[in-house]
Amino acid sequence: MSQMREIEKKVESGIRLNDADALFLFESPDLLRIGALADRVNREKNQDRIFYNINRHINPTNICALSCKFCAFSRKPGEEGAYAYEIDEMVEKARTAVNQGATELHMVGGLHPRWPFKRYLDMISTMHREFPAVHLKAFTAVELDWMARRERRTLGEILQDLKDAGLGSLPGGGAEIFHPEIRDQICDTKVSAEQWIDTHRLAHSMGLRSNCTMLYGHIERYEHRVDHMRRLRDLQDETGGFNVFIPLAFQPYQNDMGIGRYTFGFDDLKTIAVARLYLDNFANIKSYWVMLGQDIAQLGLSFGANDFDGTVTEEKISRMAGGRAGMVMSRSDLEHLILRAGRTPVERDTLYRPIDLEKSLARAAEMRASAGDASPLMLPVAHARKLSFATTSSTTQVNAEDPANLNWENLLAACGKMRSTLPTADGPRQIVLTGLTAASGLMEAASIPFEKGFAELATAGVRRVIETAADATNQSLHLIHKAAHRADLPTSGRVELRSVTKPAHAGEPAASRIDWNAFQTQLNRVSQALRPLGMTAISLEASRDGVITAGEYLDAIQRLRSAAGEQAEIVTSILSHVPTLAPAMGLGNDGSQHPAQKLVPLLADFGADDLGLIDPAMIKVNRLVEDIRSAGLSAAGDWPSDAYNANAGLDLRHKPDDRN
Ligand code: V47
Ligand code: SF4
Repeated sequence: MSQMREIEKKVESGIRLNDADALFLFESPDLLRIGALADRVNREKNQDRIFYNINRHINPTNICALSCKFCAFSRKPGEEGAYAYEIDEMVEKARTAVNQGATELHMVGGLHPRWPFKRYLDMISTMHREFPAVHLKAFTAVELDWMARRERRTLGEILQDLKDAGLGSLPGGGAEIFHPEIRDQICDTKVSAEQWIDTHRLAHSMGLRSNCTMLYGHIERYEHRVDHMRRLRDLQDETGGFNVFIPLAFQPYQNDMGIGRYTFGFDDLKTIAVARLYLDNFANIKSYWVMLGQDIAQLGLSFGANDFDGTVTEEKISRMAGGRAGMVMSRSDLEHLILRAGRTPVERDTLYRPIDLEKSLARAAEMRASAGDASPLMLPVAHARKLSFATTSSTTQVNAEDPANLNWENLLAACGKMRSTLPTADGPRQIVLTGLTAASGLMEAASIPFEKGFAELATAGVRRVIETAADATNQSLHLIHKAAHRADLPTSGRVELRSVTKPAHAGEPAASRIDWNAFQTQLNRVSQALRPLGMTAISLEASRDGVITAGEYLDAIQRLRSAAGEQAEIVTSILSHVPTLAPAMGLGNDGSQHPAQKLVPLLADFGADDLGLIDPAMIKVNRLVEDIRSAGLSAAGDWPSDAYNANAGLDLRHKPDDRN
């Protein structure tokens, strides 16, 4: 029996996974199988319900006595950008949030060298007095240790005073990676793993529940993650005091780690799935949208997570380190993302109790009735092990539908002109003609037989012709495709995923959903008409208006794959148009990593073969290759000249396929 099957059997029989199992899962490229297993376990525990909460982060100060290597948030006193809120300012921020329905305030910050314990105590007692119904989740084990040492009191006394003043629970920060091999390198002056664990054990014994985190995706190895999770699982066995496990994806900018790249989406989802399977004594695993971005966070709900975190509103820690998710999500943003993942959103309190289950379920039913039902993303058996792409340095497009191409001569001239601009040195250089039906129309108007016309296009440098009319019904479609094939020009089909938007109504913001009926009509055309024509590729476009979520895009690829069969390549356009619910997401601070790149290897698992045309000015090709390889896939570009590769920082002397 394979090790994977043994693990599945263990999970099915409720046998706890050991460290070697967790390590095996981390190292396995079979993300979808692991995700499906984690999803099953999650559903057994939590049905299809996904928790979110209405909360507000307030970071009281970024002035900090420590200098953790990964931290972009902290400042020394007097340094530019250093701030420290007065308690009144914090109360005003909290008031706005509470008026908008917040049930939780999350307060963590730096270790201020001059703040006495009384300041922290006043913070809690004032907030508690002003907002007695709101849960105060505040101060990491690191801050508590700081308070105790400065005050020369025991941690027990500090915690008791804070609890008496209104502290509700502890957040999970400061855990980072427990293993000393890593901890000593990234935050050697912070409390040790043992101190962190002891503080949470003490809090649990005093009736304060807490959260726990793991900062991953930097210099740690998988065995360090497993060691980290084992220590958390052991304490949970002992006390049962943890509410939730929160994997924190490393944000790479403005810190001293020198990593300069975001975590791989593939790894984010794997980490969630392994946590769900290994941490069998945790009810809740969080897909933290602030650090993952909304796309991966939504997908996390299909890989074992049952918590989406909350509205957050003002998050500085990941933001200052290059975090690209928006600062805030409204209740309805959260609900829509969850519903569109085919799950049921349930508002929770800080201790993971539904606030009003009946109300949440009724609201979800109402939203489903008005926006249409979404089915949960099914994880397929992984498809391709290779992803290709073309770059604009080797490929260019001529559009037969361009009004400037009035007639056949114009079109040929446009191809010829384009060809003259392409460098002719080494490497493949090609023109892709978009608008198959339009091009054939120009041939007909000029009385040029199709085969002759396509041969002329091939002579003019055209290497592929793409159908752009998603609903082309031309009677001579068959003749056109065959003529192109006889001229050795491959043809591609095209389908478009569209969303329909429901206008804002009665205080509810506008909502959109996928028009799956229209998509299915196009798929029928693919399987009934285009497939028999010997189409070698079909491109999936996403309409630019309205919203398409990551899960829906992957679902569309999967549906297209089954309609297209195995002989046609599926080409996605995700890197030229990000189909996402996320508000404007910037690139990394050095413009290096397109947000949708996190989805890249998953596209292949769901059935895509090709990423379409990549503009190296927008997308760093070497990063793209890394993303593809992160999942054990091999990358195949059209790999233009050595000069180009050198500019892109690529060393492809080893062939791109050598990982296979
Ligand atoms: O402890 C610091 C992390 C943590 C970076 O308990 C970074 O409900 C990524 O713990 N990239 C604080 N992470 C945040 C935290 C948290 C967040 C949300 C909810 C809860 C909860 C807790 O942020 C720190 C550290 O591990 N962090 N720098 C960075 N560059
Ligand atoms: Fe200070 Fe926390 Fe940043 Fe470390 S992570 S430097 S303790 S604010």
